[in-house]
Parts: sequence; C-alpha cells; structure tokens
Amino acid sequence: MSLELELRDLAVGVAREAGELALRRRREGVHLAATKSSIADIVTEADREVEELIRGRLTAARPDDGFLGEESGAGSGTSGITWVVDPIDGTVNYAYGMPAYNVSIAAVRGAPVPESWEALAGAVHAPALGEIFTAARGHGAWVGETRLSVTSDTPAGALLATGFGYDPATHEGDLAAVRRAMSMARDLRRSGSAALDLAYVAAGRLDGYFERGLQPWDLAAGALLVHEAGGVVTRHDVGSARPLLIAAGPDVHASLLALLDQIRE
Ligand code: LIP
Repeated sequence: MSLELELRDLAVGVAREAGELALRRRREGVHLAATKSSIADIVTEADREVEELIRGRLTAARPDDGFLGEESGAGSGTSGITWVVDPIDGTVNYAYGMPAYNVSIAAVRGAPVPESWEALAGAVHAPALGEIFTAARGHGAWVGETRLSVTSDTPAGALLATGFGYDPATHEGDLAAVRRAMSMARDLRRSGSAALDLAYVAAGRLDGYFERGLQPWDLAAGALLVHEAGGVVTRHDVGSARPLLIAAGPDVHASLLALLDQIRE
C-alpha cells in the first residue's frame, strides 16, 4: 500500500473515533473551557478532549511524525510527516447545537505551512451529518463510495460560501468582499465550518468558497479534497494577518480571484 493510502486509512479511522466522541459529548452537554482571540472565539472542553484523543492515537501509530493542532499546538517529528488537526471545526456551531461541525485531520509532508507543505492524506468527518470526506494524494477524493468532483458550469451564477472572522473589526472588510463576489453569484451560504465548505466545493455542492483569516488546521484536509476533486485552492496576502483563501473549479476560481484580488486587507 502506498504511503498516501496508509496515511488516509489512519486519518479516517481516527477521525471516525474522534467524531463519535464529539457527538457523544455534544449530546451530554457542551461546556465552555475558554475564549481565545476574542470573546467570540471559543474553545469547549470537548475540543480539548477530542484533540487529546486524536494526538494520542496518531502518536501511538506513528511516533516519529510531527503534530500541529488547534488546541494543543505544535510538536516536531523526525519522519518529515506532520499531522495538521482541527479537532472540532465549526466550534461555534457545535456549542450552539447546530450539526455543521467536523473533525478535520490531514497528513502533510514538509513544514506545516500551507504554502510549502505537500498534503498527502485527509479526512473530514461530520458525525452529526453522518458523512466522512476522504482523500489520498493521487487517489481522488471520496464521500463513501462516491468520487468527488468540483462543478464546472454555473449558468445561473455560482453558489458561493464564505465566512467571517471572530473579530468584529474585520467584518466590514469581509462584507466588502461579499458585495464584490455577489456580482457572479446566484446565492451565498455561510456554514460556519471551513472544512465543510471545502468538502462541499470538492463534492460539487458549492461552486466556490472564499474566506480570510483561516488557520492551517481549518484548511489542511479540505484543500486536499478540493485538489483531488479537480479544483483549485490558492491563498493570497499570505504576509498579512488574514490571508485570503479561494477554492473552486478552475473557471469559478479565476472569476472569484479577479473580483477579490482588487480588495486588499
Ligand atoms: C472556524 C472556521 C470558519 C470560520 C470561523 C472559524 P473553528 O474554525 O471553520 O470557517 O469562519 O471564524 O475560524 O474556530 O470553528 O475551528
């Protein structure tokens, strides 16, 4: 079995177990553990518990790999492989009891920096929605037995998704981007989960997605899904505090970039 498929199978197994734990804790009642960059940027006790489970399972299976998790930070390795993990992406949805949350696990080769890493495998498990999206580099992207493919034709306009940062001071700039993007859109969705938005672009359920300020763990697995589904994922203004991510099929990506590239942070 290739390394990519081996890493994918490990990611899927751990994402399944972690997703079931997140779902169980949700049903038992969610408890706020802390706030981070702002009062709106929350972490629950389940976020921390799920990441501890993921980190333990991956370390037991591949002790020489590195790790970068949203809640427990970075740990270096010697294998050249780093696991990039968001234990519960869509944390606010999770805290409010909305189903659009997921466990996002990716294995990358090289430093855990989106501009330089080579994503090898990924899994996005949405336990409350009963779906797990998977990809291994060179082996396509899948949900169950269905191979994923981005859309190519948007005669009525593109169905787009976006997100907003936790800092209210960034909302006006994000709304300016929405206003520009709407000139090519049939409608807009805001799920509250970057990994799920990326999975839906890969699955052809969205024509495109853009958002500023995502962290490596928000996008690592989902970007590989889009790539393996024939899409394009780019990041812009990477030197700024809030890089812009654009993910779509090639034509929609080009149109979105032309519209959004004129807006600087
Ligand atoms: C979230 C992303 C979402 C974004 C939020 C936040 P978290 O990640 O999935 O797209 O709009 O600001 O970054 O915090 O739930 O892991």
